Amino acid sequence: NNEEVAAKAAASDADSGAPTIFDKIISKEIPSNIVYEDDKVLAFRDINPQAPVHVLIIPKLRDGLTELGKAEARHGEILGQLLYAAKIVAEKEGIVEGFRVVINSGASACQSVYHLHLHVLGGRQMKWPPG
Ligand code: IU
Repeated sequence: NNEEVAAKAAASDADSGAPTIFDKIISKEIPSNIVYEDDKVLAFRDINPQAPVHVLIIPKLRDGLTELGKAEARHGEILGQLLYAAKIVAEKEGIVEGFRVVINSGASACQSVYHLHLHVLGGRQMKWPPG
């Protein structure tokens, strides 16, 4: 289907190290609805929300983290900071009692932007298993 075709096309660019749209969001060249920000991470609302709360959290410095599947030991600190930022965002958004964190890694998981990002989803009853 179209989702799979788009994911595969995005994945084929992933190893080029080319900038993604998230670089323009970090530099604020493209406006976004920022929910939380510190020196290491940026959290902003997804433009195509899948739940009443749908926030993306990204490292400001990609540093080779195009996808979780490319993580190395040196990324441990930023990975922890991203996960902790998910809790801060959930608290700010009033969903800390129940929320979901998703990372799509690679084409078969439908990753479309090759700059690691966490999805924080909530504000409705989530279902399991995911699609
Ligand atoms: P994925 O895990 O790579 O599939 O998620 C990428 C997300 O980025 C997806 O939910 C898009 O709606 C979202 N997004 C965005 O918020 N702003 C953008 O300019 C673009 C994608 I391109």
